[in-house]
Amino acid sequence: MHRVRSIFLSDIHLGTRACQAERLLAFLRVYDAEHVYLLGDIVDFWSLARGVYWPPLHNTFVQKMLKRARREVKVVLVPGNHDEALREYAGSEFGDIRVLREAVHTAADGRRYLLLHGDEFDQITRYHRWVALLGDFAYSLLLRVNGLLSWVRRKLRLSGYWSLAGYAKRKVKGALEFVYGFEESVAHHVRQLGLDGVICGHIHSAAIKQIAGINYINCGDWVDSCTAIVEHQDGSMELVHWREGDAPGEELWQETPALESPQLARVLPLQRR
Ligand SMILES: [Mn+2]
Repeated sequence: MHRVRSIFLSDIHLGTRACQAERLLAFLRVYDAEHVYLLGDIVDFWSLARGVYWPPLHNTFVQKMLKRARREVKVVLVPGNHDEALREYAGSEFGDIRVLREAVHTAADGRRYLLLHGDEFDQITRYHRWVALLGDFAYSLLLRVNGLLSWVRRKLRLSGYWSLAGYAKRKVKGALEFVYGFEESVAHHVRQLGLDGVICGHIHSAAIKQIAGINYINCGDWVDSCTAIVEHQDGSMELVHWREGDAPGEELWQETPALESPQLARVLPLQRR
């Protein structure tokens, strides 16, 4: 068990088939913290509106959070655009989980981070909602094809996880410009507030980097890249890429012992830019 100071998660999208709840729960079995921040798009109400999909593992995640909140872990939920209905409850508490529109986290090293989901800085979601909905549909289609692809890879006993969505994001010029534009405008806003950094989500592109003197941190997501941010006891931040095979006893780990190549697994699976 890694005892860290804080865990930051976003874009889990419970209620969708793409949600990788099993891997998220494996991550939470290994990491424990004093603070857990859920930075939006935790439950995907857009997808639930199209049809309810709620397997037991999605319940397990919710129960785990409620349980941690009960035993003195400070759990804060900052709603995103896919769970924007919860924004009306900002300031309320649900079973020891605090709901806030946005928050400021002071790290152990004294640095102050703005915590928000980030859709406020996404010009597409904000001004052209129907485009966002269309994009959402196209993205879930991409993730489904991705699921099929990784099944084929498993059958072929290829190691590592290869992300089609990540590949598309890296290769499509517009996607990259979108990501950079988002990161820049968030960092700019945070600098005006006089804070040291920001921890957000929304664009499904995990990062820890310096932008305009601001520590820009994005949690990534749990539908594709399976990433989280953890704050260590000294206040340093780390981006954790969770892969199948990271937890002992995982199915893939046992399935492909001979072909398991650590180098390959490190290079292939995630959205590196
Ligand atoms: Mn979002």
